Amino acid sequence: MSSTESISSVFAEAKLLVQPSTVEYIKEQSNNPILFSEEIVSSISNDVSTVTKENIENLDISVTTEDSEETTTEDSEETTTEDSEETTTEDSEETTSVNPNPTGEKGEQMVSSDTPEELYESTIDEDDKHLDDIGIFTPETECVPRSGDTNVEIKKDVTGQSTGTDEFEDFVKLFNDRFDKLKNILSQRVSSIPIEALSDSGGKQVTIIGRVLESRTTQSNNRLVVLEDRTGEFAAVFTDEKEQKITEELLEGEVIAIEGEVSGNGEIMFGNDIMLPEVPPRNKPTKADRPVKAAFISDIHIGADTFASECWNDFVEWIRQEGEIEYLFIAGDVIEGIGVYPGQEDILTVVDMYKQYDLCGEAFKQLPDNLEIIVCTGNHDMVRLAEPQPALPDKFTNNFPDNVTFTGNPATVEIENGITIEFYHGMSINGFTDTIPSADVMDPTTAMKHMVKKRHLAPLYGYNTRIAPEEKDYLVLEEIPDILHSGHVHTFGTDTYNGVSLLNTGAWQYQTDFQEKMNIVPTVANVSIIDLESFEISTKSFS
Ligand code: D5M
Ligand code: FE
Ligand code: ZN
Repeated sequence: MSSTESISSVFAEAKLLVQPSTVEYIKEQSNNPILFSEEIVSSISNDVSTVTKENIENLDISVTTEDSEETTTEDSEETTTEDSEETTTEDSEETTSVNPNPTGEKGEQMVSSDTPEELYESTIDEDDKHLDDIGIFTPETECVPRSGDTNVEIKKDVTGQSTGTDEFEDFVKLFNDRFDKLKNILSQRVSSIPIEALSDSGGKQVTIIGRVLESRTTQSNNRLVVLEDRTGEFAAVFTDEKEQKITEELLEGEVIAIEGEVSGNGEIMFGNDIMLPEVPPRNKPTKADRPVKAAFISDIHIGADTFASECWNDFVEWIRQEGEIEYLFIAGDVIEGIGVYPGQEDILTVVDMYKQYDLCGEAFKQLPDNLEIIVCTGNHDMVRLAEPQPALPDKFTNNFPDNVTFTGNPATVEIENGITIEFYHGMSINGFTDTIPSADVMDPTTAMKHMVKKRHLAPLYGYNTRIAPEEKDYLVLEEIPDILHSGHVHTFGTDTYNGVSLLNTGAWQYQTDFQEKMNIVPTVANVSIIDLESFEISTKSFS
């Protein structure tokens, strides 16, 4: 199936709630199965051994250097820098990609005509690299004893459960599952009627639940929101300022309820109220019944010359002596990876990804051996880029100590007596901060708050975040987490919203030239700590 018509007919048959631009996007994405299939990406990773400066430039066309060849992409504005060339993705059917640009816009993909085997011919032996070559030194302090009464359970994770292929039907299942789950949350609070019944409800006060297709200001300065459910679509107009403000923060793809009066002719609704599936204000976190703390960090980027090794060494000495911290959560990007963004080759101190993971494992052996370390994947890790990402395959984790648990991205992790952590690298955060006026990338919890309101980690389809067509939507916050932990944007912030602790834990990497061009000012070497008995959040800085 490759034409738009046939995709539309699949959706029509399945009564999928989807708009034409999404159909277009899905068409592009489904031509690139490698983004979605866990199996295919793993098999490529098997062939990835060592990359050299010479062959890394062939990795993809979005990796550009001064003397690299011209490349193009459909919406290049967001991702090309002054001195990089344009990039193209017309021909995605023939392409292979390993780790596509992490936060690129829709349609942008890493493309190469070479086979993965040719791209990753091993030419450098990095066996002799040790921790001190990347600035990590042997700790001087002893580890203080810890209780050892920890427990970690993974409650939701795609790892090993992936069902998605590149078939359009799988996208249908994904969208339907999202709609059903969010509608279910809303249905516990309001009773709604199907959209098809609106035409016979002229003059009546009703509630509908639907997926947001559009939210915009009309010529007469009112706000118009179009919702769709499985039976049709309908527009609601908002004239009241309070509701208008709410509509300004709606994203295409989220599921909401609107209450209002249907016009006499049954053609439009005058909206009175908007309800999001959000976590209720009375929500309270589950607390530990013993004195125990958890620490949270993200984005270590081992293998980059911008890795803040001296801060890391101080952190290691500190945590070895901090006996109350029994859990350490690391929200992705533990290594720098390869071929992730234009010019990355210039900042690599370790060019072999296996070696990057090896050194990372070695570094983790310096952390206390009865500290529970939980690590999710990120866009610099060697798994598929599309979310939900699976956990790191065993071939990359051989050198990590036994106290490390690897999860997919996102994952729901339960510790102690039922404290849940929604663990999400955070690739969607840029999408929130670029589109919601009140969300600011320098204050990342302003975006994470919307995840809790919308009960979805990445509602904006195709914007910054690639979503794999799994038969269920792992990005829905079906259960209310006690803690939502992310990274990715390299900026730091903590907050609490309706009883949910929101943490974005910055990075252990100084600003790269690429980030400077993108105007990203990272917060380096901060650790968030939650006292799990009181749920008090504190921050310790090592910068
Ligand atoms: O992300 C590090 C930071 O860089 C984070 O703020 C996102 C941002 N980033 C990464 N790639 C892009 C592109 N292509 N455009 C805009 N911003 C980007 P990391 O995942 O560590 O690379
Ligand atoms: Fe990162
Ligand atoms: Zn990242």
